[in-house]
Amino acid sequence: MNPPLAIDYGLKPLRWNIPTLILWAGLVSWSAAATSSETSVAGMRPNVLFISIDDLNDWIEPLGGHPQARTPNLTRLAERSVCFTRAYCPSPGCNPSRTAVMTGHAPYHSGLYSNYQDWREVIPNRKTIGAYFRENNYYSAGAGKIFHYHMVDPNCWDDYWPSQQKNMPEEVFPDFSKSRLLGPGQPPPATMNMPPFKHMYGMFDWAPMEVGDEAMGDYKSVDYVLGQLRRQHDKPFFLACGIYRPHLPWYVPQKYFDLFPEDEMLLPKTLASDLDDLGDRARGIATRGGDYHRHVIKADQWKQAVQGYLASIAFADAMLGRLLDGLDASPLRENTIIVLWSDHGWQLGEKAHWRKFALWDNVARSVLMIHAPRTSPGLPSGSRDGDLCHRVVSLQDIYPTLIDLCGLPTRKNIDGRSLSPLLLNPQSRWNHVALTTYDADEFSIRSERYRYIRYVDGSEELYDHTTDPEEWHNLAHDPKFESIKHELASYIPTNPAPLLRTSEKLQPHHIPPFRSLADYQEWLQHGKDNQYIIDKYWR
Ligand SMILES: [Ca+2]
Ligand SMILES: [Ca+2]
Repeated sequence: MNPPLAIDYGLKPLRWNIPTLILWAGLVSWSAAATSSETSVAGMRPNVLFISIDDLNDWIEPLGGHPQARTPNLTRLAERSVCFTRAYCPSPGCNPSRTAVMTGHAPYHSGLYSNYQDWREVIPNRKTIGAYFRENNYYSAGAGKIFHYHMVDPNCWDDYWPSQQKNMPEEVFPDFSKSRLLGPGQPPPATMNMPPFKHMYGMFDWAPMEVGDEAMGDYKSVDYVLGQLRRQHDKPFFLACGIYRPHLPWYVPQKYFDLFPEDEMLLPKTLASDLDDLGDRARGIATRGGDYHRHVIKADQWKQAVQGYLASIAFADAMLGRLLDGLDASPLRENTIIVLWSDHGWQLGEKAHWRKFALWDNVARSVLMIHAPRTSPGLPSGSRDGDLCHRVVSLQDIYPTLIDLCGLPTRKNIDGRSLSPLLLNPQSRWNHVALTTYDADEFSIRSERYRYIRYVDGSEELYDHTTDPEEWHNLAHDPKFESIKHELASYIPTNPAPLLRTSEKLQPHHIPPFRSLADYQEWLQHGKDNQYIIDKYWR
């Protein structure tokens, strides 16, 4: 499309000699062909296929986080996009990360830090990315988990599956009467393999299921999106697919477990003394929620959990494959931007920590791949597909990048920056850091070489990734690194927005967010009693 658009009709008259006429006739027919193909690919602006995979860490082939990962379709997408190897989440929780991506507001500007705040009450005047695309003559639709569960936003979409008010498809569960935990004469337990413990997240479990892919909620979300890709569109689209696995529970069809024989599972790398150089607050984060690691070891389920996570990733990868097949079968392929992102990473026993909700690299590191076609107004040469980009970026950059690529009017007060320069040249100079926020007043800064963390009580960590990729050796108290530490600390916002309570109610198993140092100290004074803080501030 670019050559016809490049003709400047305001230039001095053409001289009608024979070669020019031939050239002109050629351009006219080219232009006519482009116009008809533009109509068929639904308008001048590129479409956006926006794929989110929940709780996916770097255990994928393109990022090499686990040597046994089986992700042929993530590899396939990496080969036709720029894959960012240092992309970090704005916050290590579903709701704050997704809200930051979808609204373009960083947690320290919005005040939305926690899963236990309804983002629509914290920033009621937000304009989500889908709403902004709609305002600019796009058709916006989606399926599955893009916003955090019930915190839906019908203004973001023209259409949604299963519905505008219920974004999550029905889940399928294994037959609990076949649980390995079933005792004689007992009713079926609520988990298949992981014995529940006090405060355990109820879905912390893994098991193969005797169902086909088509029974899975994610399969149905993909079906909806494939239907949208097959439809005739009279506008460009912003089309979102939220793939829920590998979010817990790790229940996926048997064939995905069969890819990972249990006795061959490699455990994540750990150092026995890893917690010794951490402050009290960091050790509390490692064991938050009832000390998952101790219980996993006690139940002898570490390898099984690794198997369940890898199986769930392989399933999510197969769903991505269906989306890519659908796009490839469509004439829209040549005019469609693809963005794939995971809301944050995950730990499976590194630092004796499980799940997300921490500021270490295994949690902060996310997956981000972007393909921009040559029809992108903001990047007429398209993305340099197949390249890895090792510059430090944030999921916060997705919103401004898409505005830029699609040529939509620039928005003020949007956090992050367009990644177009890196899509054009992944080796470009790029002197930026990524900031990740946990609750209020806890920050992590990542540069290409270092990670610096400062907790609510002032305790610190510093890791040098050139010598310590697993973040085992805390250098924060080594005088040699004093100036590095100060430089990284200077990126921490001096006046972050306060963490406000909303109508969300906390349950006894929830971990209340600390709004300030005073909250944390009060919690310490009351014997680290979550229930005390919940009753006092979150009922
Ligand atoms: Ca998540
Ligand atoms: Ca350590």
